[in-house]
Amino acid sequence: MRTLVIIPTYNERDALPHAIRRTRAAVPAADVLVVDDASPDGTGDLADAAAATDPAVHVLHRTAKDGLGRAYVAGFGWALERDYELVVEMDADGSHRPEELPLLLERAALSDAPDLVLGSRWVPGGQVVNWPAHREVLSRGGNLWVRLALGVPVQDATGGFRVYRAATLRRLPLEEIESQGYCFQVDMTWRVHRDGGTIVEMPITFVERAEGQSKMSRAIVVEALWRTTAWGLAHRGRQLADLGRQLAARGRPRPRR
Ligand SMILES: Nc1nc2c(ncn2[C@@H]2O[C@H](COP(=O)(O)OP(=O)(O)O)[C@@H](O)[C@H]2O)c(=O)[nH]1
Ligand SMILES: [Mg+2]
Repeated sequence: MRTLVIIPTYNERDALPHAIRRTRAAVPAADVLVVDDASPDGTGDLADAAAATDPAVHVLHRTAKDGLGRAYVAGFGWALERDYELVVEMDADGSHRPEELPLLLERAALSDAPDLVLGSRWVPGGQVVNWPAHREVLSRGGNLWVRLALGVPVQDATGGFRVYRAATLRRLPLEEIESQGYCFQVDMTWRVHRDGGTIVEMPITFVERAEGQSKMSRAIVVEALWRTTAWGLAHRGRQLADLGRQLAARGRPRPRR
């Protein structure tokens, strides 16, 4: 199936060349799209250099740092305009191992055709390398909250190593999406679930970055928490209202014949 691996970058000059090389070696049939937000460290120029020597590598330059969510939405739009069938999200920093892509893609292409294949740290066989205990607590706790608030039946809704069916992305109102960072991943997962899509989790080994710096900030964690909570309250409120209506209908006397 025609596959595009989207790699969003902001200041990843040390990591990006490895990410591209490893991806091209692991899944030679897939194309790569780097979505760079005018990184001041010149990551965009490195991406252009890679694209100049390899026709399977493409670059989407954006004019300013505008967050992970919008970078992916722009990348999805690029993919949908070009008739790719599978669309992959992958970080540039080596946390997501391109060598695991063949398994994820194979799962995505099976005949039962899941809408979304999640690379998951928190299913049996999944793991994280080089994380301090507090990061694991935050990630597991955040995912527990997502399950409780939204009822999304997955263990790792915040992860960003995943494969979408392009047809599924096409059905979603991508332009509406405002969330960023981890919340973007939760938002997308929940949208696929609400749309009636099937989601499959596959274990991955997530390796904390060795080079460069994380762009995730306290603000991004707080955003994920408040948005998930607000969505959860609205969602549970709707469920309660539906239940109330059903009970009221049941209590109403039946019309006589
Ligand atoms: N284009 C773009 N990429 C971003 C932005 N913020 C983060 N990224 C990229 O998204 C990926 C994940 O970010 P990272 O900082 O590693 O987050 P962490 O793994 O949660 O610490 C990396 O490839 C970043 O370069 C952004 O605003 N724009
Ligand atoms: Mg990272």
